[in-house]
This record gives sequence, C-alpha cells and structure tokens, in this order.
Amino acid sequence: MQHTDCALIMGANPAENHPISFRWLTKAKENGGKIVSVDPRFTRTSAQADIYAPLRSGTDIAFLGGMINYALQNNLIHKEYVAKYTNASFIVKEGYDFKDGLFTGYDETKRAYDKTKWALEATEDGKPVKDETLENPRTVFQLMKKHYSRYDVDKVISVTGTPKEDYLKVCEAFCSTGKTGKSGTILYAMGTTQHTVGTQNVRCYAILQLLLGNIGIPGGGINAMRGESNVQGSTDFGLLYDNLTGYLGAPKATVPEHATLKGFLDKETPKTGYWSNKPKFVVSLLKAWYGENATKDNEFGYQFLPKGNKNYSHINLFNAMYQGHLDGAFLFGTNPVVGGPNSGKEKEALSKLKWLVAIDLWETETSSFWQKEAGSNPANINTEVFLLPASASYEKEGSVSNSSRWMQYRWKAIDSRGEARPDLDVIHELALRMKKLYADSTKSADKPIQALDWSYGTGETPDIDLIAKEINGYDLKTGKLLAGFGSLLDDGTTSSGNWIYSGFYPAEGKNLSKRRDNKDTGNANYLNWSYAWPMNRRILYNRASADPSGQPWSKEKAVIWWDAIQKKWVGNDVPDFKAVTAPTEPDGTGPFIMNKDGVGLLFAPTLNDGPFPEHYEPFESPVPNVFSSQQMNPTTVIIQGDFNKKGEKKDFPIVATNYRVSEHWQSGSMTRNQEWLSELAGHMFVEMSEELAQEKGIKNKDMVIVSSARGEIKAYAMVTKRFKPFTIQGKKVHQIGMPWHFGFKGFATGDTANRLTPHIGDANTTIPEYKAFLCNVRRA
Ligand SMILES: Nc1nc2c(c(=O)[nH]1)N[C@H]1C(S)=C(S)[C@@H](COP(=O)(O)OP(=O)(O)OC[C@H]3O[C@@H](n4cnc5c(=O)[nH]c(N)nc54)[C@H](O)[C@@H]3O)O[C@H]1N2
Ligand SMILES: Nc1nc2c(c(=O)[nH]1)N[C@H]1C(S)=C(S)[C@@H](COP(=O)(O)OP(=O)(O)OC[C@H]3O[C@@H](n4cnc5c(=O)[nH]c(N)nc54)[C@H](O)[C@@H]3O)O[C@H]1N2
Ligand SMILES: [Mo]
Repeated sequence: MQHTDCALIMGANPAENHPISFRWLTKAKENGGKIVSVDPRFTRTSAQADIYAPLRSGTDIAFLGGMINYALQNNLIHKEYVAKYTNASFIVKEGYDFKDGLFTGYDETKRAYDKTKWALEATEDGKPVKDETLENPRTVFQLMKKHYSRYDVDKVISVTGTPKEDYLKVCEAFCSTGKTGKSGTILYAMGTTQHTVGTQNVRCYAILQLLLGNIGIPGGGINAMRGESNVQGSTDFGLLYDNLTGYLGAPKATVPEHATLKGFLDKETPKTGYWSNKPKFVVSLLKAWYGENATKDNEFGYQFLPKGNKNYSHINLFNAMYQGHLDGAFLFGTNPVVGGPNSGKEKEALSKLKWLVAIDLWETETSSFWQKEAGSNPANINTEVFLLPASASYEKEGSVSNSSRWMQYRWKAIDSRGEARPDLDVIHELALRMKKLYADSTKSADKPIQALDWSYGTGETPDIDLIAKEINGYDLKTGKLLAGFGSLLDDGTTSSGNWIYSGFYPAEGKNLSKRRDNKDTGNANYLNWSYAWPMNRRILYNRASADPSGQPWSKEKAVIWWDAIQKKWVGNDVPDFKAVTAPTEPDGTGPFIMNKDGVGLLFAPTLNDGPFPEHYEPFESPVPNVFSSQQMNPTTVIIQGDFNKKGEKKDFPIVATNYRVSEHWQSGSMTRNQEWLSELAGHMFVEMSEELAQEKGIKNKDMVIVSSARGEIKAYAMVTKRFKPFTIQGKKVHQIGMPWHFGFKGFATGDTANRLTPHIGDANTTIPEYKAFLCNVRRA
C-alpha cells in the first residue's frame, strides 16, 4: 500500500477499523499518493483523505459502473494490459444479450439464470477465439463498453446522490493510475459486501483494476480488509459450508456427477490453468483426513464426506432453526443475538433448539438469550444451555493468517484462568469421545467418524505440531514432509490437510510461520517474515507487473522479470508463475494462472447474477431503480414469512446503515466487558444530519426511537454534519447510521441495532444485507 499513487477506500473505514494498515496509507501520502474516501458519511478515514465523496448506501455499482464508463470513454485504460492479460479480446457467443436489467437465460420461477447462455466462442481444441484489436462488436470489450455506456455521470449521481464535482474528482484521481508507471489500489470491507449485490460490488473493483492495469504490481491490487484476526485463516481452512480446505469446493447431493469421486473431479476440474491439478489436492486432503482408511478401492474415503443439498449459511441456518429443523447447536465464539441480522427473530429461533453449547470467554447475550434480561420468559423456553469457558488468544498457541495471507505463529503468553480451555482442546476431546462412542457401531451413518484419522496424541491436549505437519503434508512412501504442493499426487501416496499451505513446514523443525526476520529483502518485501501462501508469494499474479516480453512495465514498480541469461523469472518476490516459462512460450504471457485461460475476467460467466455487474436497488429502497424495471437483484433468494418482514417507503422513508467504532469490537463481548473501553464509548447512539434532526424536532443527545419493519430500538441522537441529506432523482432522501456493538450484557449496555436489519442475503454468498435498509426515527 505504501507504493500506491492513489488509494480508493470504499465500503471500509480503515482509520477506525484497520488502523495498523492505515499506517501504510499515511506513508503513501507522504510519498505523494492520494487518498480517496467514498462513504455515506464523513468518517475518520474521510478526515485523512484528499478527496471525499458521499453516496447513498446500496448504490456502489452505479458509482463504480460510472467510473468504468469514465475510464473507457476518456481512454484512460492500460490498453496493452487489457488486450493481453484480460478476456477483453474474447468473443461472446451469439445469443448472449442484456435487456432491461436482465441477462439472457433468466428463469423467473427459479429466480436463476441458465449460465450456459453466457458462453464464449472456442476453437475445436478449446482455445478462446480472440480479436486483439478489440473492435469486433461481440468482443467482451465492446459488450462491456456498451453495458456501461448507460452509466453516464448525470444518471449515476441521480442514483447515488453524490455531488457532481466530487464524483468527477474521484473519477479523475483514480483513473489517472491507468498510466504506465502508476498504480492505484482499492480497499474494501463490509460497506461493500453486506448487500444483496455484495459480490457484484467486488466484481466492479476487479473490472476497474484490470482496465487500469493495476493488478499484480506494488501499490495496486484489491485489498479485502479482513475482519476477525483469523478470518482469512478460517476461509482458507474451509470453515464456510460450501468449501473444503484450500477453496476446493464441496460435493453436493444436488449435482448428480458428485455421487462419485471421479464424477466430482471430472466435473469440477478445468482442463487448463493451475486448477487442472485439483485431483491431487482433493485426494491428498482425503488422505490427511482418513489416513489408512482412504484407499483407491473406497474412492479415498470420498463417500465419508457429507453431501449437502441446501444452502447452510448463517441466514439459512437460523431460518431452519426457527422452523424447528435443528435439535442442537454448538456456538464457538459467536454472539448472534447481537451480531445476527433481524436478531430479535434469531433470538426466538434459539428457543426452538433442544440444546445449545456456547463456548466463549463471557456469558453473552446469546448464551443468556433465555433470561428475563433478554426479554424472554424462562418458563417458556426448553432449550438446555451449556456454557464452556474458552481461553483467549493470549492463552494459547497457534497460527493466524492476516489480510495479506501471512500465516503467523503466536506463542502462548499466559496460562488460562479457571477452567477455561482452548477451542482446539474442546474439539480434540469431543472427537476422541465420539470415536469411542461409535467404535462398535455397525450403522453406515457412523462410518465417517470411525474412519476419521485422529492421531494428534491421546491426552487432553492435542499435539499442535502434528496438526501443523499434517496441513503441510507428507510423502507417505518415505514419511518425509513435502516441500510444497508441486509434490502432491492423486494416487494416494501423498497427504496434505490444505494444499495452499503445503510448503510452510518443509522439513522437521522448520515451521516457516514462526519466522521473525524483519529485514527488507528488496522493494519493501520481507520474505523471511512469516509465510504467505501460496509458496511465500507476497503479490498474487505478479507476472502482470511485467509486459508480455517479460520486462517490468516501469522500473519503479518492478516486481519480477525474465532474465534471459539465467533463463528464469527473477526479482523481489517469489514469481507467481512457472519460474522457467519464457515469455515467448505459448503460455508465457498468461499471468492469471488460476483462471483457465490465464487472463483476468472482465466478463465472468460464473456468478449467479450475471457476467457484468448491474445496479439494482437494495431489498428495501426509497426509490425506483432508474436503470431498469428490475427493482432488486433478480437472483437474490427471498425468505418469505414472518422472519423477514419488508418495510415500505411510506412507513420507513429513511435509509439506514450501521458500522463499527474503534473503541468496540463486534458484538461487544470483548469490549463492553472492559471498563475503560466501556467508558470511552458507553452508549448506543444514532447519527443523523442537522436537516433531518430539525425536520423531526430532535436535538443532539435526545433519546430517539429508530424503527424498521422488524422492530424498534432506543438510542441517543448524535446530530452531526457527517451526514448530509442526498438529492436522489431530484428529491431529498435522508440517511442515518448507527453502531451495531450494543446489547444488554457487560458494563456498557444499549439496544441492539440488528433488531432492525433484514434477513436477506447476497445472491452468491448469502452475506446479510446489513448495510442498507429502510427505517424511521422519532423522539422517545
Ligand atoms: N475497532 C474495530 N475494528 C474492527 C472491528 C470492530 O468491531 N471494531 N471488526 C472487524 C471485522 S470482523 C470486520 S469484518 C472489519 C469491517 O471493517 P469495515 O468494513 O471498515 O467496517 P464498517 O464500519 O462496518 O463499515 C465500513 C464503512 O462502510 C460504510 N457504508 C455503509 N453502507 C455503505 C454502502 O452502501 N456503500 C459504501 N461504499 N459504504 C457503506 C459505513 O459508513 C462504514 O464507514 O473490521 C474489523 N475491525
Ligand atoms: N448490523 C451489522 N451486523 C453485523 C456486521 C455489521 O457490519 N453490521 N458485521 C458482521 C461481521 S463482519 C461479523 S465478523 C460478525 C461477527 O459476529 P460474531 O462473531 O457473532 O461477533 P463477535 O463479537 O466477534 O463474537 C465473538 C465471540 O467470541 C468470543 N471469543 C473471543 N475469543 C474467543 C476464543 O478464542 N474462543 C472462543 N470460543 N470464543 C472467543 C467473544 O467473547 C465473543 O462473544 O457480525 C456481523 N454482524
Ligand atoms: Mo467480519
């Protein structure tokens, strides 16, 4: 980030939520870089920015679609990069079209597309058909240009409410990084993702950055500012329901081919690109999990894996719980009665469980959901609640991975208090006891537990070093640790618990995540500090920092380059490319090695809601969509019934959002139980503009009631210049905002913002639409 010429911070507030990262932006500023902040309210980040532009919550695609159009119309793109390193030149098959908010292939009853209608032309041997002049009207480039020509500046700002001069300043500053030798970076987090169009919001960043040639170079890229200290690690290790470790996907009962390992691999393995190695990663994973019980004859234990037939994300789990489909739940360090969408209903859902195990540092709003304090009547609740005290991060050893994919080891600092135990111990004992319990079972449903290879010692505490080595993987013929995922095989002779981390522990006693050598190894890389997957690369797709001939686009932003004498790629980073593949070879100019054709996807025919991002209004919006007659994302799954009441503009005319403050952490368990932090930010509040306060007769510090279709909460009014009314389609629209950290436990208590939020998610990820909904306010 310190190398950037312009940082576009949108849907994130790093000065408040990621202050250590902000240090590097400050450094960029000292080097002459510009900082741009785009946020519905003027934040602590905006206060440090060179340019600030407000937008109405939920209108990011309109804003960014306009920037894409601006870059194209004004010829600010990096033309050679676009022609060579993206699919701009690919020809889209006849049949694909876009009309009035819908792409070809929409099925209204399923609320889903037939994605085969978005296919690209290919030759007989599967190679893409291209026109590198980009002039053919069926090229991705021309279709994209046409799609975004509808996003002219005046139309965009009539949707976003951004003042025109501010909007143009943002376009000009950021699009100037399309020049060779310049780089721009984007920082985003929850303001971007927590929408029914969250994934397509992020896709806009990808398109913009590819057009400007900003991926793969220092000061470029797209920075997903990760949340909890180890959320990167948790997704890497398959904690999401639809992924095995290392982003391998997960078998589904609804896909007929997934019935067998061969079928799963045939269907899910592309013929070209690095993912063509997927069978090696999957089989090695099965060997890590089932050991000797994974053999060629039993498909390496593939049938032990659960094959789900539903969406098991947060929203759907709570919906199923509410309908009584679940008997029990384990909550490892989560507090949904404060953090979940439509949390009043999620609290009710918990009462449908027979048992609940909460593993936490504190008794939270969730583990005490049955108490009078929670507004519940204990006499009516049959859920049996177990509370297991957990050790805090300082009380246990292990690794965490940060937003830069660095796996860093943390040693135990102090012993746990009382009976608190690390989560890993809890899981370890649970696994051992379950294996014992089912040891003699003859039921096929119990086979996966019997087959599970759980050899981390038999004591109460597992041997964490054995787990680390299992993740790295072994050559099972020699028993030696593997040097990296390049050694993995699909014949059952290798194992690895997570292919992307294979190589972090290449030899006995050499756990690279423990490295602490903070010497700059060249151009502010610190290759001997920790370990970045894959293979310790710091900048992904760094082949794109060099031109097709293999020389850096510019000296100042050089990362790796082709050395014609040594006949290999050399430089300041580990090449994210086969080091000996010369630029003159057929696959020598494809930096995006994880994609099947080696190029970045301007046109992405894989997502549920379309190959190009298109603006739709949020589930609850105060205005009609002016871009098409599709009011909201046509592929979002709408949960019907009383779990998700929808508010209308006539009752709830004000746009609402919510966010974090530095002084509190998430649902507040970690901070509202601390006296000092509770004193610093002790009350639930709602920020509103001076204009809205005046209209409603509200004064600063008045107690007000904020209402939505889901509920009402009390909060102190914070009347501020940080919010300003928007002019949307010629009319005044107000927006308010509030923190979501409060609940009834701890020292600092207050009403929970999530009692107001809707129970609806993004069309690809199902992340809840916390950030844009309708509400009203009145004096209490
Ligand atoms: N002190 C502190 N730090 C934290 C956390 C914490 O609770 N406290 N939580 C951590 C976690 S888990 C996470 S995920 C990250 C989250 O980090 P951030 O995403 O930075 O967190 P938020 O404050 O929720 O949201 C960021 C901004 O989005 C803006 N916003 C709201 N709606 C929209 C919109 O429609 N478009 C755009 N462009 N912006 C919008 C809000 O005004 C807010 O300023 O922070 C991490 N860091
Ligand atoms: N309205 C609104 N709601 C949101 C968001 C938003 O922006 N707006 N953001 C969402 C986001 S990004 C997130 S990540 C979620 C977070 O939602 P949650 O994960 O439910 O919230 P946390 O407060 O982080 O919960 C962590 C719990 O873990 C406990 N804990 C801490 N350390 C340990 C440990 O080592 N072991 C165990 N077992 N427990 C531990 C803490 O005491 C705390 O009770 O909230 C989401 N909710
Ligand atoms: Mo998060």
